Amino acid sequence: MFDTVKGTASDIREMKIRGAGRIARAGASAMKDFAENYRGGSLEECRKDLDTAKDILLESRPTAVSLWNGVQACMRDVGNAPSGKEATDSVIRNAETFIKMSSNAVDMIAKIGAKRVSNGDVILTHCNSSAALGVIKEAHAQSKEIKVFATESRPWRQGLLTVKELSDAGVDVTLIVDSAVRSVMKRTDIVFVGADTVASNGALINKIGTSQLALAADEARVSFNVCTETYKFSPITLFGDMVTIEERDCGEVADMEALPKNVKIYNPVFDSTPAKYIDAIITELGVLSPGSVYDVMVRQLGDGIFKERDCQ
Ligand code: RI2
Repeated sequence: MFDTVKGTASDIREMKIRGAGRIARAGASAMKDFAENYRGGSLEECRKDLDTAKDILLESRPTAVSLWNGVQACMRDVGNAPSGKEATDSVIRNAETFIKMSSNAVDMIAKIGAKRVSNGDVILTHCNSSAALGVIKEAHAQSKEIKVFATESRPWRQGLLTVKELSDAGVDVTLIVDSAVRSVMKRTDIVFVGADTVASNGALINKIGTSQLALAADEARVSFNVCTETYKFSPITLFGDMVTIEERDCGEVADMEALPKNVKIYNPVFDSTPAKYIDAIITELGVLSPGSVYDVMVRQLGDGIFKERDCQ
């Protein structure tokens, strides 16, 4: 019964499906598929099975809140559904709405973000963010003359996806190793990165190395911009919970067998960039300051969240 959901979770864990927005849409799509094919019994059983499917997906990767918010959006009306059929119908409906909203948000961010790009700008981006690349491709489509530096993003080297995507779109793009960031910052006008999660204090959790870009940008007085859909804002951070930073297998960094036996490897996948290094957060709702993230979150969740939630 859970085969498709387990397959999607495994593809997310193994990075066959990756990128915070994509894993959220894949999670929602797996919930929809599960609901469409569900042939269970009572309402109680149905709720239990939907919960199991949700948990299987959420256990795949811990950091990007997009996955949690995407899957949770599908489950929104299950608690109030009067029958199993109405519960699964609501999952299908909410999954479709989320997937559409998520894709539209990327398009809106591209349009808004491109206005921050001037003709002749040199842009620096990190890893492979569809939201950040949407902005860059939109600026290029508007005939702005731009050059882009893209980091390799070890160890998964998602930068290779970025340079292919930008090159296919006709953008002048140069691949750099991650350690070239500070050197290249002297020639950079503006930085665009994506987000896996944004905390209520405006801090950005994104691909490991992002905070180094932010520090180098700050030192060089270069504008540092985060491109993110607002469903990457993390509700748990409102209540003091910290974002879990995923650590992946040592073998992704180096062949352990080829190293001396006493050498250890540490492979954190994301890091946190404090709000003070962020000039703008470009969302589908417009350009935000890091300081306004809290207000947007509370408005979206509703004041009731503070009454409903047990903060002990
Ligand atoms: P979009 C990616 O994580 C990168 O950290 C990227 O910046 C972020 O997701 C956002 O990507 P990973 O899945 O949602 O490669 O903008 O670990 O595509």
